[in-house]
Amino acid sequence: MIDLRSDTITKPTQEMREAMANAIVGDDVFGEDPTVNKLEETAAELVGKESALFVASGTMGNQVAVLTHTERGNEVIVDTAAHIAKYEVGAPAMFAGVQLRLVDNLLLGNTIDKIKNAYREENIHFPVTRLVCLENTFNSGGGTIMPPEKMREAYQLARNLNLKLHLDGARIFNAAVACQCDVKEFTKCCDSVMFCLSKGLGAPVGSILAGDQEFIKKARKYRKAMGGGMRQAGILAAAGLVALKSIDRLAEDHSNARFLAEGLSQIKGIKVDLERVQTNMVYVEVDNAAAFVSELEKNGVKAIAVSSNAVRFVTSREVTREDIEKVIQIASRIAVTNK
Ligand code: TLP
Repeated sequence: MIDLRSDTITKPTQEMREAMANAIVGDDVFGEDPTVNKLEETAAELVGKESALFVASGTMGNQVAVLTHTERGNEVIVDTAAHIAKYEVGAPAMFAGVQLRLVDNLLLGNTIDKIKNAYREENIHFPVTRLVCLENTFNSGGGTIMPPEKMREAYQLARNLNLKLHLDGARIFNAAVACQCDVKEFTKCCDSVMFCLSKGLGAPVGSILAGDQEFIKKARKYRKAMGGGMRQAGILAAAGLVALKSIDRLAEDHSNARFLAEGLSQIKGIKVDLERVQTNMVYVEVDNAAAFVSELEKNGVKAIAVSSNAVRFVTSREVTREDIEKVIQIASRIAVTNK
């Protein structure tokens, strides 16, 4: 099978497995796991924040961030199609007890105007707007990058309005590698950032939440409350440390995605917006996404139908250029019959 469903399918490398087997561990709830401590220090430094917290998943990192920044009844400005709003099980309502102010095209449109319009002044009828969440790269937008300048403007505005800014940077290193810039160009434009070790970077489990010391101290307590105090988690952190050494290889995933997108765009019956193919994702439009995906699967290719007429392909370490060539051939055979 050629698995293009997600970059979450990446399996730990031999180097990770060895690091995991040899990891020096301790009880992380007591702050005594040297490998977790090392990962948290390394990650904080990498994204230019004072402190960091190792969490079980991207969802946990985002939700701990929302909890830490807000109080019950606050309002959070977020794109309607952002992961936090769309794919996190309604957790902001479940745990933080906040109301999401869903904004169409917050991320791909004029972000500044959209934040200004969504922000609410003090009024007895209104919730207190407290937080803005951005997502970079933007998954549902096609893995698109919000350029550092746009993030900087959004952060400036958030500060002027006394709002906190959280960045769902599940794939922020994809953005940095694609822009050939330091990841700090993005992460300096937020109060907190979550990034995933378990996607293109290839670790089996785990994400990082980073921010200032006070924020992370509070977040650590919320992580515990959510059941995320993981004891000898150094076993997992060891793989995370190895993952952080492989950031540069994301460029290969990007080049494979571009190759796939260009190949698929030549096929009759498949539409691709090539401008949106900026990192490791390719979203295509077909007449019948479910039928197309099912035909692909019969031919040894896995992808995800994200709506009735859209299919997502994600490149990762698990797929080679030869695999992509095969996928293009298979897609061109079946696209004709996909009605
Ligand atoms: N995204 C997954 C699915 O949940 C859709 C994927 O396959 O892309 N933020 C963003 C932008 C994400 O894409 C994801 C995962 C998360 C957060 C959550 O990370 P996990 O899966 O570790 O909870």
